[in-house]
Amino acid sequence: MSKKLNIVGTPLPNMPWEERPEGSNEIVWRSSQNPIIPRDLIPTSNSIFNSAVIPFGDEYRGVFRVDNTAREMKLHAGRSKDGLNWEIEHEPIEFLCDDPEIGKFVYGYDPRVCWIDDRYYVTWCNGYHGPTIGAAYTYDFEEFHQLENAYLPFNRNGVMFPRKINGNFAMLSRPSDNGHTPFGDIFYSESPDMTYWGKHRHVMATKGGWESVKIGAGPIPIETSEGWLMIYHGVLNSCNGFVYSMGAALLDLEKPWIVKHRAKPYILSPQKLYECVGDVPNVAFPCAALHDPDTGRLAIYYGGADTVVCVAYTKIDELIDFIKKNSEI
Ligand code: BMA
Repeated sequence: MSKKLNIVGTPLPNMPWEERPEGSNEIVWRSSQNPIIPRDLIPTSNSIFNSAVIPFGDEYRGVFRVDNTAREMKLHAGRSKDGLNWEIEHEPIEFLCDDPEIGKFVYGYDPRVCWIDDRYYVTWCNGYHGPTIGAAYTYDFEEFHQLENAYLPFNRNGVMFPRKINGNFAMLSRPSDNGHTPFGDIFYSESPDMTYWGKHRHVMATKGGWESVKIGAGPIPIETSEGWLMIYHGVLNSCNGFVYSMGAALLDLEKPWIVKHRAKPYILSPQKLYECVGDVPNVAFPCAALHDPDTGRLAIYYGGADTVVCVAYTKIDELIDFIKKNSEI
């Protein structure tokens, strides 16, 4: 890297970490402890996957997608001291909401968690006459206050930016349909108040190969001097169904709908047994990341085969080099 890379974030010296295995030249490498959360961690879970984690004091907290044994899609809070061993509440989150029209919980899945200013915001795919983006905030991961849905149905993969942009809250999302959407680009929207969302901009379209059917933002983007580092999922349609891999791109800092660089190859695709075998085979679906700005370490949390939670590691400077060297916009 020619000029010094600046990475924004709170130091996280004790984040979960493993060095790249000797002899490996992978840009992203998996935790030797995968899957870090088994499907049956709590008594009522059929599967726990596509979940969001975040630093909380010197510990970690998270919001987890738990599909229960009645196959209802619920969100549960969780806590961890080391980011790898998690305790997940046995009861789902009961969101507090002033308006029963919005607060009536139908289903919730694929959560993201983002610290902005003074609180943690949670976004997720929320059932309201079809999937749309639900939003809530919490200070303590005990009480969650639900806000207005961000968009009309149908929408998925609502991912907030960790600071206001142009004075507004900012979010990526993926307009969809009511089913297993066979299309989908990433869009950007802003809101002055977390109620009214507008200024919608197109960010990225699908391309060939591993990201030919649909794409959707994953973890909260990471601010660097090279732009917002966005890790996202991309879907390929094979004769055996959809295959979910992850890729990476850099977005302009003040106009994040402008893509500066976009890696053509995936950075991780479902290849291990826990990604290829489960309730939905061949899925690696990232929803969160932890990073330490001082060392550039990055831990990506992703769901494996719609069944378990996994972690993979990389270094932010190496990933940015990889994106730039392999960029094709
Ligand atoms: C998407 C979402 C994800 C899931 C993926 C693969 O539409 O439902 O939660 O991981 O399909 O089944």
